[in-house]
Amino acid sequence: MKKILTLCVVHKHPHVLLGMKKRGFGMGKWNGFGGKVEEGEMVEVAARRELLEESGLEANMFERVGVLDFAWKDKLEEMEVHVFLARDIKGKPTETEEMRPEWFHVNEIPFHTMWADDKHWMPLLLANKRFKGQFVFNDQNEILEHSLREIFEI
Ligand code: CJL
Repeated sequence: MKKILTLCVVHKHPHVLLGMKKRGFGMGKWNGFGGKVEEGEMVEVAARRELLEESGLEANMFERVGVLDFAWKDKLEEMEVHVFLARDIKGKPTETEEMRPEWFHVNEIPFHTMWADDKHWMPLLLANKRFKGQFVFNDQNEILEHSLREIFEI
């Protein structure tokens, strides 16, 4: 079964907003804000809902910039993560049960405390490029193989 997930990165140059995941999948990692797309829900609606639930933020400018496919060597689990970029946000980020938000300078993104794929695609996002990627992980969440390319339509 493939899970459809969203991930939203807030980019107000020269800073990006990340959240420390406080529980569940990815706990202890900095990441964008996101979660599961519900049955019959539009992906963008899910992305906006998860951004609001996890950070208290709403975005004026919101666009889908990437799609990432994840598979694991010894697991049947697969994920399709739709990556969104928010530039113009309303309000101030607030800590929730799920996430502790913090602004990072684009030159000080804590990649060593993030999912291993992020160091590959986040530079494309920060350069305002659109992208499509596939990553295969082992059960220690290390990348075994990957492909990533810029795309010109999404
Ligand atoms: C795991 C998957 C929410 C986005 C957020 C989980 C559901 C949090 N997300 C990044 C991922 C997955 C990922 C794959 C190897 N940056 N986000 N890599 N990388 N999702 O609860």
